[in-house]
Amino acid sequence: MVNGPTTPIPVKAKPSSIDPVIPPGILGDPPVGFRDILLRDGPEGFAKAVRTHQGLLLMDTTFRDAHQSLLATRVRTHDLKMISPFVSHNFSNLFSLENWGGATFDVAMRFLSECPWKRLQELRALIPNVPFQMLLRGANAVGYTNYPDNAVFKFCEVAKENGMDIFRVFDSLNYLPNMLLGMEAAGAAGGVVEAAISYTGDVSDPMRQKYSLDYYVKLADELVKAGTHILCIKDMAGLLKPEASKLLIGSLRDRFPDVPIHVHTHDTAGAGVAAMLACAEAGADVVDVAVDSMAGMTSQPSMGAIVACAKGTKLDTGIALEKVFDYSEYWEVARGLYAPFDCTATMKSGNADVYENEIPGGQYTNLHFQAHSMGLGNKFKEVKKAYTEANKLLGDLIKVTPSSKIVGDLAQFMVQNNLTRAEVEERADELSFPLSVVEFLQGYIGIPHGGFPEPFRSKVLKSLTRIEGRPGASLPPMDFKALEVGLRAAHGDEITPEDVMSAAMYPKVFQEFKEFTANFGPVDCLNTRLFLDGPKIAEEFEVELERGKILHIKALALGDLNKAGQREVFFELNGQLRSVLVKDTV
Ligand code: 3PY
Ligand code: ZN
Repeated sequence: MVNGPTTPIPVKAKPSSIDPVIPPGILGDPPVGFRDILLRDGPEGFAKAVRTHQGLLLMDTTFRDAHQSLLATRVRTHDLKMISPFVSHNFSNLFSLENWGGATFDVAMRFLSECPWKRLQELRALIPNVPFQMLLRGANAVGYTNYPDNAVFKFCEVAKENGMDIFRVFDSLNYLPNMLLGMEAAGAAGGVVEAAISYTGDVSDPMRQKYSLDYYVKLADELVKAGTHILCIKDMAGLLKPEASKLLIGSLRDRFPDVPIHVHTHDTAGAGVAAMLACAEAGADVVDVAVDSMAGMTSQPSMGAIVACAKGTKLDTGIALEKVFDYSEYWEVARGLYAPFDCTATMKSGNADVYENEIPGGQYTNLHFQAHSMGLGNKFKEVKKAYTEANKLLGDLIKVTPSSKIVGDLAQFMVQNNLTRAEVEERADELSFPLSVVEFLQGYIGIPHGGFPEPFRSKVLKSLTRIEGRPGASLPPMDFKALEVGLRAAHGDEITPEDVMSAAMYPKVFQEFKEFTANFGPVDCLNTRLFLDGPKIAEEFEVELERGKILHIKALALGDLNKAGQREVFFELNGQLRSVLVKDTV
């Protein structure tokens, strides 16, 4: 009520006051789905069932990548839970629902003040029949840097125990040793291993041969040899054009007739539906979509469009279009609640210039936010140009979290200091580069395809250490017992194995999350409008802390600013008058 939500966009949009409505169609037990096959036949049997399935299968990214790309990852468990029974009953023939991992893990604690593990548990209870899929950043797990090996293994084990099924494992440089580590961890946990090759460049362009068809096929050979259950092409920037799709997926299909192929893309240029249909025609078993109202632009291509295009053909998805419309309407209204984070506040369309700058979907939106908040709203083209130049300086990298952030940091450094690529190259030994760039050159996230750029690297690093081989291999194992003891001392005895993993991944974020919750209680119980905007004066509402334990709250008044820069907020709690002083930071 006093400060409103903290938002990355420079536009003060309020959450919509229209509440989403759950569509009908949730009677009885949910139908049998692919998860039932997975539980019965294990990962190998599941992969076989996927491969022999007639028609095109879909993964729905609405619960993860779609809002990571469009709404700064801010969708709360509350709104996911509301629609979960509908998904379970009406989309039981999905290959999977992507609902975890990527940026959702830290954003849940950092900005939503909710526990990512509780989200997983609650969604699992509501959707027993559709496999859950997560994005695992290989040796970086759900973080931005390499973790010790035992942390990645333990993370996967706890995720599997909490209901995760399919682990899409990638590495931001396609660095095989990092990928193998993530695959081993997911496999050891009993998960379905989906090794993902991050796609960049254009295999149909003979002028762009650093990432050629041969490069991708050789990498796929290694991943299949390592026993991946499913092979994924992860086109995080949406660069796969239909022609390239035919070439790449066609080659992989011929080479690995028995391995299911899954394709991920973003719709930044607007060619996502065409590309995914071309992939399916060329032999992909599964493609990624988001529900229509959460699709397009930097998100995934539209579920409704693909379902409709495939209907009646050999690619028929078996999904009822009517149900997609209902699902889409829920999200269209729910999306309104997140107006303070919606990229459409400033971004009106995607842009085919992504084929040149190759910026991943989520980062494209973030950079757009950043450009606008730095007053460079009319210079986004320059920011993207700097990104392209920074990428060339670093040797033309695969760009996805965290390598994409390194390229973005260098681009921002160039814009802020008004430096061209030639100037950076020339003055590399005297400039003070962002830490992420220096650490990348030291080898902290692995070795890029084709090696590090020289003489740039030597000029920047001078005598700084260089890590040889896989970075995680030289990190000492994490001591979980000691971590747990420390957490219990700080936060009490209710620390769970899941909390230990949260702290292992994000020590400071976890600590702040626990402190926030200790001060303010379980804010995940509030609906999203109340959470983001607070109640209106005289509004009465109920908060269910747990089943049957309900608080009745009525907002009464907001006081004037006092000398200490605070406002007194008056309210009734279960009929008793209360007030609290809140610092006004606006
Ligand atoms: C992530 O790592 O969060 C991604 O979405 C990469 O594409
Ligand atoms: Zn993505």
